[in-house]
Amino acid sequence: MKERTLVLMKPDAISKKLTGIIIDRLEHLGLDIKGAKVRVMTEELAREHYSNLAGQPFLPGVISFMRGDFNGISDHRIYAFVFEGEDAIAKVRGALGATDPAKAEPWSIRGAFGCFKDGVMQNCVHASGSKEDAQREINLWFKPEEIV
Ligand code: IDP
Ligand code: MG
Repeated sequence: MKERTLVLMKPDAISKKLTGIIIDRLEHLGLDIKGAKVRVMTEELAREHYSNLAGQPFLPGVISFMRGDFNGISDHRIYAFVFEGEDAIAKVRGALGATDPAKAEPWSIRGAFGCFKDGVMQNCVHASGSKEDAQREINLWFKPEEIV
């Protein structure tokens, strides 16, 4: 079934100049980009995006990492995309690999480009994990008219 999924390039991918190669891999899954933007990751947006992690002991590290502060990046940029295509949610998650880069297949995006540093999983890319998450996350990051 044709689906849409939210993809975020995290600050580690942006600072390592990996966003092009990651977009290339996702496009080669046969998916189309329907929305794209650069957005400042505020603390509020990070908390809303990761509302499912509320109360987790590692959440402060995730927020700091997602804003770039953890890696000394002060502009707080995130590149956000809506990808669309057949089974887009599962396809993108498959290409990403496991959440922990140390456990991801070495040829997956997170396995190849991610790392674990001082208790924080630096895993380059976020992608929606389910249809419900995709709908909620796309609404959080994009206005309807920004998806073409
Ligand atoms: P996902 O990104 O694979 O969907 P989630 O469980 O939704 O994984 O967690 C969101 C993000 O929180 C992960 O991408 C990772 O950066 C971070 N995270 C998740 N679990 C841990 C953990 O046990 N320790 C440190 N960071 C974690
Ligand atoms: Mg998730």
